Amino acid sequence: MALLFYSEDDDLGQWKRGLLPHVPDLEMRTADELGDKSEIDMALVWQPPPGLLASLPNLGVIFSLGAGVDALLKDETLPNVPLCRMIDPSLARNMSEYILYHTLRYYRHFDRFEAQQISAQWRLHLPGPIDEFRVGILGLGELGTHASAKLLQSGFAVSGWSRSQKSIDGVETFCGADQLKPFLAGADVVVCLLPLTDATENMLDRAFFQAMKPGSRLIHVGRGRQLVEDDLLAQLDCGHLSGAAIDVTPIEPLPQSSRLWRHPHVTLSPHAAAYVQPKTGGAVVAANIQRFSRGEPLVGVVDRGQGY
Ligand code: NDP
Ligand code: OXD
Repeated sequence: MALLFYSEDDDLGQWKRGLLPHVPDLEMRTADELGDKSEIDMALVWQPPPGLLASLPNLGVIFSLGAGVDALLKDETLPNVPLCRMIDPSLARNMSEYILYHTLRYYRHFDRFEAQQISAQWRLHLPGPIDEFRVGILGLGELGTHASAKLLQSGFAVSGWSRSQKSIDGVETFCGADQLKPFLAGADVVVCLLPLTDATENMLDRAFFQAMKPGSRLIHVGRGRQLVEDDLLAQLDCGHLSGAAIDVTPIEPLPQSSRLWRHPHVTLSPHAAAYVQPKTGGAVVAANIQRFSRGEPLVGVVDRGQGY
């Protein structure tokens, strides 16, 4: 068994330590030392250069190091073999932490206190009842479901929007285009946790923001190309939205010229909301490698027709 590992953001040594204890006979190779390409039957990758995977004649499966597979699907030469996205407990926990952190910051007015400190203003703002502060999550998949449980545990009111109808204890659920507006109108904080697909590209636009409650905030952790940056800035400038925590941007790294860097109501992070820990991710990928070698159904296979 030989696996190509490719990522500019993840550490090969850590992934060896995460994977090899579970699959000791696995040979891990890199793009610089592919050896005999015909021996490579698996790949574990994040944003490989287009064409790299197509150069492996006996590739049987692709494991994504990320939950989002939009970059992989953009490669027109991507081999037509099962593609598995990352479903990992550390990724879900990190994402929930990020969302809970920003939600608490808005709910408790810490964003306003930070702004007041700049002009030495001592002014109290008290939060209302926590169960009346509603967080609306776009995307009720692996990450959205985990985040909604964490928010509920902390006492927030939670709603969620997805493509298919869901039933989750304690969560007010909405689905489909028809229910987007009522979903947006009820939330004090809207979290975007959608995959990037044809249907979600440029979805966070003027009409979307205008459907949000006046004074509400956006937490954007899906994919940058879902966001129409100028439309968000216009809604922040006119005060319709009171804040945005942005982790993913239309161009990454975010160009210096972007107004997002300097807007007083924008909080930026460099696509850092969630990342998979090789220790837990290694066990997850190893279990899929074992399924693959036994010819069993794989976990997390992407529906290429839907794009996620
Ligand atoms: P899942 O595939 O488990 O969930 C996706 C959810 O989005 C599902 O509930 C799905 O609906 C819903 N959805 C997809 N398309 C639509 C649509 N057109 N309309 C309404 N709902 C839709 O993905 P994950 O939860 O694992 O990950 C979500 C995304 O988070 C990733 O694709 C990635 O872009 C982003 N991400 C960002 C990270 C970061 O650090 N910023 C880290 C990890 C992920 P249904 O259930 O009906 O299919
Ligand atoms: C992911 C990501 O998709 O890191 O996992 O964005």
